Amino acid sequence: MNEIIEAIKIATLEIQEIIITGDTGKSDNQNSTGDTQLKLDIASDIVIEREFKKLSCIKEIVSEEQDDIVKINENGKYLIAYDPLDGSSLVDVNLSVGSIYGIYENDFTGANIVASIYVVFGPRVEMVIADGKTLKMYRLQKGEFVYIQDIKLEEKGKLQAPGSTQQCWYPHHKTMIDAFFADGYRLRYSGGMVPDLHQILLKGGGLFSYPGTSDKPKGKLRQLFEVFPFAFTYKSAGGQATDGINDVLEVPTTHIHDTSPCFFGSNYEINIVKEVYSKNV
Ligand code: FDP
Repeated sequence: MNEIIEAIKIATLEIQEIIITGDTGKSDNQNSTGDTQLKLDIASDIVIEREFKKLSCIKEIVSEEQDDIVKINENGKYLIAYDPLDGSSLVDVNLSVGSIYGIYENDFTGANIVASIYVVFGPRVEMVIADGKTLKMYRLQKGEFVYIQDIKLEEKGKLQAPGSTQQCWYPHHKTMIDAFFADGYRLRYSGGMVPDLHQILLKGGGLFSYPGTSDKPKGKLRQLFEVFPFAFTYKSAGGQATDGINDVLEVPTTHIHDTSPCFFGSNYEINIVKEVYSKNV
């Protein structure tokens, strides 16, 4: 696992440079989910793939920016799914973005995720590593990642980040979101899931939601690259992640680019989500 963390550190330094100096324009390609890829997405993906290909402990990798799994070493132990530059369309307006890595054993399913790592590129570059029991944050200082703190969620937070198009929310979802605001929750939504989820973790707790909607019943966020890694991250910080009914890590995966409705938060908010959704299946 240490080798993987070191490879991610090397890739992170290079991706930071790509963010600062790279072309923020669109490429001519679309990814598997139909998003037009930015040149930044492609450049970041190339760097990560190059670093992971050097490691014999990795069996397979799959990128959100590629259609298929890339095989590395038949005898490798780990499988890694990654989103090289999540929220990349925010770079040209100078908002924070991130990389997300889910590390799996045996197969790419929520049940088999064994670690997750995300990197936030903001005014500072921070790397957060989840091992299932703890969540540790490191900050880039003078070329080194320095340990800063363990992150632990409070039982109840004060922030909510409600994603997707409001006109397409189901009525019970809208009623629930309104009720959190009526309870005093503050809106925090930048449109980048990495900084939005990072903020909730560091400010003690709250709720990030990206529900199923009338136009996208299975939501938008991808299981392997976004949902499972952050579910593992939130559970490692003492919080929860659900698809509304079940632990989202129990949701089956039929295709590497599957999406899932998802809610990440501290215990108080997620228990409310499960209560509301269980009555509205
Ligand atoms: P983006 O498409 O800009 O890469 O990963 C998808 C994502 O960003 C998340 O980072 C973000 O939380 C979400 O989409 C925002 O989607 P909406 O604009 O539909 O809320």
